[in-house]
Amino acid sequence: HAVIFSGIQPTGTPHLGNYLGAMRQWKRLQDIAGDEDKLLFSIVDLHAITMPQDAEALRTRRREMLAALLAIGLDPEKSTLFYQSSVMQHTELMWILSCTASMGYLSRMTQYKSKLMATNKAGDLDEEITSRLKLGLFSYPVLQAADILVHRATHVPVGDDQKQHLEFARECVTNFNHTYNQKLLVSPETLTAPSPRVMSLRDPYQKMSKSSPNERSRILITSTPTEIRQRIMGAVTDSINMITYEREDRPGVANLIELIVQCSSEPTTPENVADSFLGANLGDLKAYCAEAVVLELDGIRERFTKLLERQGGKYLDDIEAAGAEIARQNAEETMRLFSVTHVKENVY
Ligand code: AQP
Repeated sequence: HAVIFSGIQPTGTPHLGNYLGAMRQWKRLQDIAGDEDKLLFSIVDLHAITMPQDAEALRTRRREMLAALLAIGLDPEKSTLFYQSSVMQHTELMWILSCTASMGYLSRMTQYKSKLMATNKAGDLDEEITSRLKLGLFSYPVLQAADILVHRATHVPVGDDQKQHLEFARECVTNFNHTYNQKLLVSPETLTAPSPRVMSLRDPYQKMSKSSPNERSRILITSTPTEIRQRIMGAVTDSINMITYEREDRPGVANLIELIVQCSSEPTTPENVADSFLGANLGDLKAYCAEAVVLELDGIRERFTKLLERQGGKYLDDIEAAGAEIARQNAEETMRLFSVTHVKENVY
C-alpha cells in the first residue's frame, strides 16, 4: 500500500507553480487512491522559519494554506492535513538523521544558495557569508527528509525543483541504515508532476515563487480573472513576434505555451500548441493562455474565502487538530521502531 507524503510552506498564498507542480497532483492522487493507501499533506511551518517570519502573520498564513488545500479539492476524510509543528516526531527524527547525514552532500544543495542570494539583495551585505547563513537554512533538507521518513512514505509528489532534496532523503536512509546496520527507514520514491517548473512572469529564468518581492511575477490561486489577464498580458517574453516552442532560447514564450498545455482540457503537447498558433502573434498567445488559466482556477478563490470565514476559523482549526492527531500516531509508530530494535540505545 502506498503512503503518500508531501509538504508546502506557509510562506504566502500558493501560486500557479505550487498548484500545477504539487497541489493539483495531490488532489489527483487523492482521487485515485484506494482505501488502504495513506495520504498525508503537511503545512511545513518549521521550514518557513528558516527565513525571518512574523509569528502572527505566520499563524494566519498557516490557516490560509489549509484553506487553500481544501479549496483546490483536498478532502480531510481522505487526506490527512496538519501543521508540521503539531507533530514533534518530525524534529526528533531530524536530529537522529543529522547525526549520520553528510555535510558535503548538504553543501552541494542549490536551494540554500539561492535563498542566500535573496538575503544579499535585501541589502544585508556587511557580514561574512557564513555568519549570514543560518544553520537551519543549511540543514533544512534533513528536516525535509525526516518529514518524509517519519511517516514511512513510499511516494513523495513534488515539483521539479525538489528532486535534489528527495535524492538527499534517500541518501539519509542509506547513511542511517549503514551506520546502524538496521533497515528501519523506508526509501521514498519521487513522483514528479508531469508539468515542467513554472517560471516567473517577470524573469523566465527564475522559478515562480511565493517569496519574490515582485507580485507581478506570479499568479496566485486566488487571483481574480482581471489580475490573471493583466499579469499574463504583461508577462516578459521576447521581441520575436511569432510563436515557436524553444525552451532554451525563448523561455518566456515556452512558459506560456507550457501553461496552456497544463490548463488544457484535452491532452496536448507544447509543439502542438505552438503549431496551432502558426501565423499568430504574442498577444494572441497571451490572451489564450490567460483564458485557459482563468478557467483552470475557476471557483478556487470563492471556496477559499468561504472556508476562511467558516465558524470564524474554527472549522479549519478543527480539521487541523484531527489531522495532527492521525499524523502523530503514524509518526509515533516509526519512532517506536527505534526503541524496539535498540537503535535508541545505540544512539543515546
Ligand atoms: N515554480 C514552480 N513550478 C513548479 N512547482 C513548484 N513548486 C514551487 N514552486 C514551483 C512546488 O510547490 C511545492 C511546495 O513548495 P514550497 O512552498 O514548500 O517551497 P518552494 O519550492 O520553496 O516554493 P516557493 O513558492 O518558491 O516558496 P518560497 O518562495 O517561500 O520558497 C513543492 O513541491 C515545489 O516543488
